[in-house]
Amino acid sequence: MKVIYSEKQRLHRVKYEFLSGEPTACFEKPERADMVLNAIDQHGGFSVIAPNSYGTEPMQWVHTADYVEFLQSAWSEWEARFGSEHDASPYCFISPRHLRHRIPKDIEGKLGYYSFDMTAAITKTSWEAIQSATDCALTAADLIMQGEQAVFALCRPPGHHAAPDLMGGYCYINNAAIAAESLRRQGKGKVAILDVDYHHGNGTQSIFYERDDVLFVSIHGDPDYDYPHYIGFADEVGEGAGEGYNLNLPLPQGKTDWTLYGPALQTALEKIQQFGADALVISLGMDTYEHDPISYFKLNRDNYAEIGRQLGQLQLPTLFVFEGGYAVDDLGHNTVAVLDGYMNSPA
Ligand code: OKP
Ligand code: ZN
Repeated sequence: MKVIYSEKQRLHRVKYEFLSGEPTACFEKPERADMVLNAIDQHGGFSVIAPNSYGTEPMQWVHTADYVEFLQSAWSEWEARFGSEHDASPYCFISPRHLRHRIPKDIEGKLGYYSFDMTAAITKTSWEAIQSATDCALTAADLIMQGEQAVFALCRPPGHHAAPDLMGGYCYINNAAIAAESLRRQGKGKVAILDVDYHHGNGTQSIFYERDDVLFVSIHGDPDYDYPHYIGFADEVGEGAGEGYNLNLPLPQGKTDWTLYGPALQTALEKIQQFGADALVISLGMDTYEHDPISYFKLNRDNYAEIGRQLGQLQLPTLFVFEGGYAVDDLGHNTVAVLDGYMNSPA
């Protein structure tokens, strides 16, 4: 299987996040990709290739132009105001209640306008990494169009929380959504996105919520108890033309092992088959792992191989896009377990 990765992604390294009130080293760090690359290397059945460059135009398929521009200029505006000692981060947010929705002139105001939480800080070199992650997803989409059965875009920073004009949850540009849109524009009539990250893919859901040509299915921790807290419930089914093309399968925090996860995955795969997808994009988050430090499902290595096998049985061109997963020691081998399961799936 081809793996698309760029060393430029290392340029995004945020210092801190707040975990239950405590400043903590950011969980989403370059070492995550290193672990995946190591495991891929040991496996031997993969070839790692560098992405092509696509510029910012494809980002605007799913994001607003002003948001993409903000991401590009945020650091220089921040540095001009506060110097370069600390990462650019919001502290003040637009609530949907009581506040006016104007774009402020000041960088701190802008950071809050374009964020829904405090976990997507921007450093001097973040933009280069963000761009290269999106390039990886787009390169993978092109390879699928050239006839590859499956490709893995090893993207970081991740993307599934990024909405048309919002960053958050370590995400800035929605790599999976852009890959899906690329497949659509190049002729795949119907594209399904299956998000198996522990956290609901709110950004991807928002992007495609009113569309019937891209199905979004997500299996994740119940938002009544988990991030992103305000979205990801089962009654969100899509709107307008998109009604019936959004399926959320929230599962209980703490209790979810394969006995609960397996049936949810079955439901997801049946929905994708019934939709009649021509291609599949997997938002491959690996934080459903039993030892993940910030998540609460109980999946293990064997379960990941089984997920891969079941995905393979759909027999669809499949583009894996890397999302979360923070148990760095096992992250690489778990990721490879999914991909290996896929490659060895009995047809
Ligand atoms: C990004 B991805 C929970 C803290 C959650 C943000 C998590 C972002 C996850 N106590 N912090 O979907 O893996
Ligand atoms: Zn996650």
